[in-house]
Amino acid sequence: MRTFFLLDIDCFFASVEMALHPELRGRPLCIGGLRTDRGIVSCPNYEARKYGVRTAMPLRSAARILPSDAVFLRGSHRLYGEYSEKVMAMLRDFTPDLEQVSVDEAYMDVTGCLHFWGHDPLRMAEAMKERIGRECGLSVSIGVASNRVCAKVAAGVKKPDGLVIVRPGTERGFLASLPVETIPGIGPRTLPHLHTYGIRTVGDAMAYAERNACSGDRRLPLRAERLRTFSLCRFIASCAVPSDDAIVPHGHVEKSISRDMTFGADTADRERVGATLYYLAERCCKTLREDELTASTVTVRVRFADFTTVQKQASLPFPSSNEEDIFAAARRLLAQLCVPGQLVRLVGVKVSNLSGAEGSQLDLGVTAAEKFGALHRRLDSLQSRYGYGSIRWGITCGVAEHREEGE
Ligand code: TTP
Ligand code: MG
Ligand code: MG
Repeated sequence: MRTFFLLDIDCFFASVEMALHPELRGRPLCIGGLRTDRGIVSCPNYEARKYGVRTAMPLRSAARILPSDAVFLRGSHRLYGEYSEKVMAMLRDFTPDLEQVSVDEAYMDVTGCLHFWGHDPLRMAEAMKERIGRECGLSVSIGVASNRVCAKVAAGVKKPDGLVIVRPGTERGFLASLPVETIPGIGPRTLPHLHTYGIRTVGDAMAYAERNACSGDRRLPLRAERLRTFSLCRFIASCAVPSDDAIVPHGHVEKSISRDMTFGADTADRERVGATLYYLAERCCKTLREDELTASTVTVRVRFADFTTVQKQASLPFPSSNEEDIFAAARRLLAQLCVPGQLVRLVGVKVSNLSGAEGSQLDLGVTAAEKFGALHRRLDSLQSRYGYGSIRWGITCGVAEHREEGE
């Protein structure tokens, strides 16, 4: 059986500022802007959260509810990026099987390294916390479990400075009493549906999945709705099952860029899915160009209405940061992953195997690619100035909503 860790830094942006400026500790602190700026709080520290301040709250609302000694800072993404890299590098000293899923969060498969810690995940997790605290001045929360979802949930239940271990065999008991929306993927669109079926806790969903597993569905008018409920509950119940999916670190460059989008309503419209895929490829390529990188591998991920998720990856003939190349590969992968008529819930694109842009441009010697590169850079700068909608490729005009969801 595998052992997974999920580590998430506590109030990351604020913690970096408090590590660098210890006088901020103990005071409410909001990162995102000054108290009179328009805009939102990107990270309140735990003192500010005691007053009810939350991520994405307008700065001015936060300023109204916080005492006058609260501190507001615009923050520095460059600095947070450096801290993020430092912490991830430390974690790779503990295990190479690491998948960074956001700026302050990574999954680790520690199965192969636990013997260094007397097969005791508690010792290993404590050593990680101690090192990150000592060398970076940051506190983190860690969840340990036999699958990723349980590890993720465990990391969140005792924040900040949490360490929760879900021992093998106790996954069900651990999850059962928690609200069903604790499961990643159960959000504001699926929750009301589950509530109408009286499903409020993970345990309710597990019981529903078991009740309906054999009996089938005989109430025909409700069939589609009930089938959806059953699929959701089966997915939720599967989160208590140990996982054998190894974490595969990406080749020699341990970095990737990905963009996902969940559709407002599940769709079987292939053109719409394709257009969204193009849009997501565009967003990935923009980041590649900004970071002066090219990618050699493209992965497409599709989640269907019943929550089954499939993904496939392909290598590009040459490294690229142009959406023509990335999308061409992504479209082929999509065609292999989806059967016409299948209802799609989410689509995602990931580019990986990244390298510096300059070498690959020279190797290429393909003037069309260079021309496209120049064109895309122009478009990037126009979109940065006037917004994405100011100029866009025809294919994405049907993509009405541009709600992206990070990993
Ligand atoms: P999170 O890990 O989601 O949140 P957090 O670290 O601030 O707090 P917690 O202790 O609950 O983990 O996000 C990491 C950083 O990403 C966060 O410090 C700020 C940034 N962020 C945004 O800029 N916008 C957002 O909507 C979210 C959720 C995070
Ligand atoms: Mg965090
Ligand atoms: Mg996080």
